[in-house]
Amino acid sequence: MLLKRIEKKTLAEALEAVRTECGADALVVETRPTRTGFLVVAARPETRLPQQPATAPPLLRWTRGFQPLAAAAADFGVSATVLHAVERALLGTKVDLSRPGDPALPNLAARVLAALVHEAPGFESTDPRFRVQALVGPTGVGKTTTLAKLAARAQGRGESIAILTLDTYRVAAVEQLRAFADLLGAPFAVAFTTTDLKRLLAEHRACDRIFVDTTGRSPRDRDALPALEGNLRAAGAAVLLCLAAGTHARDARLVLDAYEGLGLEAVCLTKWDETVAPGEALAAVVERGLPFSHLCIGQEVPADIVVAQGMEIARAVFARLAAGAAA
Ligand SMILES: Nc1nc2c(ncn2[C@@H]2O[C@H](COP(=O)(O)OP(=O)(O)O)[C@@H](O)[C@H]2O)c(=O)[nH]1
Ligand SMILES: [Mg+2]
Repeated sequence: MLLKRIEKKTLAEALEAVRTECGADALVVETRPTRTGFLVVAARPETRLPQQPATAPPLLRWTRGFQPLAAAAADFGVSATVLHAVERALLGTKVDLSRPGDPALPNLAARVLAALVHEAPGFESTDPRFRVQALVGPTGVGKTTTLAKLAARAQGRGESIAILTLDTYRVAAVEQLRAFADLLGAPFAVAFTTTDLKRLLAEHRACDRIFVDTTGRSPRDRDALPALEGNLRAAGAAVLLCLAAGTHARDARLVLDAYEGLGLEAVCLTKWDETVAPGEALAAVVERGLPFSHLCIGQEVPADIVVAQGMEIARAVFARLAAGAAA
């Protein structure tokens, strides 16, 4: 269930019940006094949506009030599955969906969607599980560039860093990363084997943060992924999947299927600046219940990256509604 309705005598009791039943990061969508006390409608952030079948989704008819929002979000690329979950959640609130124009609707819809766009703050935290971070993903999505951005940010926070690469597939890839490491004045080394990787991690055990770059693999090249999985497990790395924001829904699901076995901690959507419909990749990740770490918004290192924020992303999804209304 996406939404939980909780009624108690006092607002404090209702909010306490929300925390117990839905977790500390539950999102309160609505509070309202009732005849006997207070009603709180809360969205559970851990909600996993039903997996989208590979076939086309059934044609959904939206309530009239939700139609303009659905149109704006669909234009952004958001899947019917995710939109349907948002509409269902809104039907549990006091907004009027029988006709368009309720002024509270866009903001409420964004808040509900934000509860589904989970954030992954661990990658910039001091949590030791995120000390070693590995970037994985298909070829050319921006893994190395993103690694350089993350490394520069870590340095900016005052962390001591090291950069390792398992990407020995192309000579140019090693040189590209070495150049970034030199710019940052960070130690850099190439690991050819799991033994190398373990030795290098031990050598840099004093570093606050170690970044590991990997070879891009086509999601169809499933033979290469088990070897990578072995390396990343040996490294105890938190695995970050880089996925280009312009990836079509079906291709994004293919990538997620292929890489899920690596124990993904989160997804970084790259090349957000290159697409008019990032919602397809976004929704594919939301449907898996995977959190987002960052959005990459250009080629510039280290500037073109932002920490993913559910509410910001959700607002962007419905922003075209406002633009359309103004036009
Ligand atoms: N527009 C845009 N280009 C990007 C972004 N991230 C990386 N790139 C570019 O994509 C290309 C491939 O990047 P690279 O990091 O080598 O990808 P990798 O093969 O996954 O390591 C390079 O030209 C990067 O400058 C981004 O967020 N936006
Ligand atoms: Mg690379």
